[in-house]
Amino acid sequence: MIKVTALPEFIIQREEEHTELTAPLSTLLRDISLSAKIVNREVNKAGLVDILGSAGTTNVQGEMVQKLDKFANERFIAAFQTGGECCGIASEEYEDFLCFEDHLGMHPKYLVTMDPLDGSSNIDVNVSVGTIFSIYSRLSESGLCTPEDFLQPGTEQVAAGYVIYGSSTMLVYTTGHGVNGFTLDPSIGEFCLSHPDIKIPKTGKIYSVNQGNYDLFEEGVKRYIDYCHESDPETNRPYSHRYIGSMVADIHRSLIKGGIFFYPATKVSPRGKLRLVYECNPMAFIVEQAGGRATDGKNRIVELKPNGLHDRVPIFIGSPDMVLKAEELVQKHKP
Ligand code: P6P
Repeated sequence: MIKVTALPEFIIQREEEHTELTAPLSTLLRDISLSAKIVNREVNKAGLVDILGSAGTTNVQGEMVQKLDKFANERFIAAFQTGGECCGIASEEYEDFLCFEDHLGMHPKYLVTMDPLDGSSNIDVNVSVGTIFSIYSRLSESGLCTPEDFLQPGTEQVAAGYVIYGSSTMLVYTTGHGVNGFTLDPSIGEFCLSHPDIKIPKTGKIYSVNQGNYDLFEEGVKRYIDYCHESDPETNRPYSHRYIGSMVADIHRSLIKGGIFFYPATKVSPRGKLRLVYECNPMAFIVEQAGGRATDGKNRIVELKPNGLHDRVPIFIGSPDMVLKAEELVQKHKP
């Protein structure tokens, strides 16, 4: 008889094993998982909502049809506001960060940075999307949170995770003690431990990049893509190209099967597209905790100091040997 470990039980177990994992942090993680279940329900019927929504501005319940990413954003914010363990959030959906009044007098010590529904444009074509989050300890002592609270380097993350709404819905997270994956069992409404202690393969046979930008990439990136195309049975090349166009899905595949995902700078976007604070930092923390590597082509993502909430950064992330090879060619052909 296989023992099923549900997420709440796992969180408590870890809290008992590691003193720095506090009860408020456990509560915050549970708040996130509950909201993820609610978002999952809406994402799974998105097609229906879209059909109904196109008939007007209200759905069958008479509710205003909301874009799913805004729905997800509001769902997570509501959970943090009522949960009382979070002093504020920086969200992809808001220009500035949001501070929560300490109505319950709980003096919350944590803050969240989040992309509530990354890749939401893929929903229309039924492609996997994801939620990405980081949790930090606030730097400010009390009162309303400050800009510095949200501009900490990724090395200061207390926890990070993602939810992938795909063929199944999974929550994958780390608190700095390895990476564990939980699959939602809809029949009991629980995230159950399905991928304990995830370790990314040291190398892989899949590279993931938007090939359409090839002509816009710097020389070293082009050389790496050419390297991926070369025939060399000893190093399992040519690699296969897979690009879902949803960061969470492309990185999740790399984490499980091995591989590299990269979104480099281009002539059009000199800092790339993906955001440091609420996309690249959490994914980098997770992949590094699983034994992988995440850099901007040279520097560790988690050591970069954010200047603004929505800073973009080039990213190379995945199996360490593959990321190192990409860095070697990028640095070798630097202008
Ligand atoms: P492109 C989705 O819109 C997203 O933010 C990431 O999830 C994804 O990796 C990237 O953009 C895809 O961007 O330019 O290749 O369509």
